[in-house]
Amino acid sequence: MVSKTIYLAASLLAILSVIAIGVSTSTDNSIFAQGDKVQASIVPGASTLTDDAYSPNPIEITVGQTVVWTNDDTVFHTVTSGSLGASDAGKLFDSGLAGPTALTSKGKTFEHKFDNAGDFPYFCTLHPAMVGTVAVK
Ligand SMILES: [Cu+2]
Repeated sequence: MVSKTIYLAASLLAILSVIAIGVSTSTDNSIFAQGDKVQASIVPGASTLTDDAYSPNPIEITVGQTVVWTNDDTVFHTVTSGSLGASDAGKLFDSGLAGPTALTSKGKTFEHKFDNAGDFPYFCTLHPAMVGTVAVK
């Protein structure tokens, strides 16, 4: 009877460690996924800035990575692909002037995944002097 109890306890321990390994593995995976996101900032006072309004600039990433822009300013900004007046402005990505991705206030974020290599310029439609580039290798 005692040996049976020990056997049961050992089995239970074995099962629990398998579960623990499974949990830690999935945690590792989510950390790995976060590595594919690159943080960028719309800096405080960006309205009066130009190629230093977005930081870092350029944002250097590799194909398949996602850039997450955070509005660290207190003013409404956009992250809009292309350049002011270009026919393709906003076609690739655009945080927009309304909706859930609009960077209306401090702490709001917008993200875009880059699936192709190249240099991708972007700007703020509300303050077109604000310009940046995402360099994808
Ligand atoms: Cu702006």
